[in-house]
Amino acid sequence: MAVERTLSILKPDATRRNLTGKINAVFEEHGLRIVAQKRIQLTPATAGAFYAVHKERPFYNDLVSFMISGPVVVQVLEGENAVAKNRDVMGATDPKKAEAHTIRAKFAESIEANSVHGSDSLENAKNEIAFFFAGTEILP
Ligand code: IDP
Ligand code: MG
Repeated sequence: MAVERTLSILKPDATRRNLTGKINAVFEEHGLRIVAQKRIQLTPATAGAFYAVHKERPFYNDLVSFMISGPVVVQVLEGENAVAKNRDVMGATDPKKAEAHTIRAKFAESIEANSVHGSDSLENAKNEIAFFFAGTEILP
């Protein structure tokens, strides 16, 4: 296993319910270190570009509307096997299908408002981190 970095987003349903600290505690309990973090407001252009891979999916427009409905916290998580580990800690996209110990089982409101985003591969993680952060903002 190698030390990796992955891009995480605490979604608007999480910031609205003041859950950022509770979710960050779960990352840290699982050995993921928050090496960069900022609270930002996505625009239709930035949210649309970030989720461009889902452009043809029926939920794309609703997803973009949801992601701009309030502030998000974008963060870089670092640790052994961080990409896969974060996906495990997040749980399944649909919180009804997520395992009980996961962030989505504990906190998500719905399949759309599911509290967290996490990169799904090392290559996507690199691109997604560069989408939001300059190298000088990441402090191990
Ligand atoms: P992931 O976040 O678990 O990687 P993706 O399939 O990449 O899941 O979908 C991106 C996001 O789009 C999800 O986290 C969720 O917010 C939203 N989404 C995915 N599938 C649906 C759906 O069937 N209905 C509504 N929203 C969805
Ligand atoms: Mg995804």
